[in-house]
Amino acid sequence: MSTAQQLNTRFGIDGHLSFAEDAGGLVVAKISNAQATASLCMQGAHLMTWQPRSQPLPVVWLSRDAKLAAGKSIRGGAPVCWPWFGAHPSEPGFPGHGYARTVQWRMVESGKEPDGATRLLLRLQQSEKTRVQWPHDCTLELTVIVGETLRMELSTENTGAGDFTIGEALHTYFRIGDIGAVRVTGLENCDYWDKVGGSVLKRQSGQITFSGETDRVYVNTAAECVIEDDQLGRRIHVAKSGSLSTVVWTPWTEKAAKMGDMGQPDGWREMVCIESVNAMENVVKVAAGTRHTMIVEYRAEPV
Ligand code: TA6
Repeated sequence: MSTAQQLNTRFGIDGHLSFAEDAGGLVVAKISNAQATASLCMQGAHLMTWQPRSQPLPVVWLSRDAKLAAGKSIRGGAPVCWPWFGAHPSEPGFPGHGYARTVQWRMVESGKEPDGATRLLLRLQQSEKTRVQWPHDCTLELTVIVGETLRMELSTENTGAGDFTIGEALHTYFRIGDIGAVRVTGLENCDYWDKVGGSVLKRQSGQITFSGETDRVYVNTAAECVIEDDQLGRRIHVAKSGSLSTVVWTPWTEKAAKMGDMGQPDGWREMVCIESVNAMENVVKVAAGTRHTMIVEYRAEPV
């Protein structure tokens, strides 16, 4: 793992990109440009915060109870779930949502975009440790472009001789005024697996509102979603490509209390997850020698 000093020397950009070690011993990249500020933990290539300068509040939510510790997932931000989504299909002892978010990634490139946005390219290299859970030759890269919009590109390259199938997600937590007052549009008439109390296939009727634990995997949809937030006077656009599933999740009171890191007592009310995913019937076969890329682009606008 490179130290913050080594990363600053190789990839730092004066006034725009710097690296520092957090109290938990993890290295965090701080991004600040004319358009936005953001932070990203090198463990998991985990974007933790993003706030366009036009927005009085962050657009990507981070729990006030989020803990940065080696090998532990961080509550909030945009966790990279890979190479499976949810529980491993056959190994209950493997970590939920895969291992990518809890292992160290390496910086590959950094730069300024022509419009002034800041670009980072990170790579997860397979290791003996990861091969135990994923015995395939491959590389996983994440490109993050921080500006008035936030763009993330998660790219899987199959460098081996055999095909493999992945599940994946950018499991992003968005900051809202109150979960009971927002609406999510874009998934009308889509089929979804309702994961609350089992896994039942249903069809979405109208826009999505929230009055309890909600954990839905919408399938066969490339639709852009919009979070309509009258309380904060903004709408957040969640656009994607290379993804055919969208997960909508709020833990609600009981599950949030059990999780213990959602920002007690009611931090969970200020976030909703709209996750760009490939899961269930939308898992992706990556043929030998090919690359699959999932892209998201977020932007906030006043209503
Ligand atoms: O994406 C929704 C979900 O699968 C929920 O079922 C809940 O488990 C959430 O992810 C958080 O998972 P995590 O492993 O980050 O606690």
